[in-house]
Amino acid sequence: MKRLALGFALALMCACGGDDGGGGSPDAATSGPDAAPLEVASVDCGSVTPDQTITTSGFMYSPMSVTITTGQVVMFTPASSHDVASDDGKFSVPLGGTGCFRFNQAGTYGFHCTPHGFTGSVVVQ
Ligand SMILES: [Cu+2]
Repeated sequence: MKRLALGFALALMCACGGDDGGGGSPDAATSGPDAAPLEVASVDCGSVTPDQTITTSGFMYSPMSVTITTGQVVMFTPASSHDVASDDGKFSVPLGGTGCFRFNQAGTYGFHCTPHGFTGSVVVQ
């Protein structure tokens, strides 16, 4: 029993330490002491029902823009040749990936496809 607990603790330490090697996502290390909600927070797609979904169609986002209210979630599902990169680095989804983000502040959040440069936006009211 003690042995199991120790192994679990080591596994946890391992998981935390391994993330500092660099090359990860640029906004992953923002875990400050103040618990104010992130302006754009990554959420687990499996645990939310997205309020809007943005995919790609050819060389454009579909739809190119969505409008949500503060606190709602947008799911991004770019095709395998496209990604989603926030213009100011607040969120990103890799090529062909799936990402869900909760937008906690009003504003317009532009994003683009890194390889192709086409653009989209999330308008938070
Ligand atoms: Cu693209």
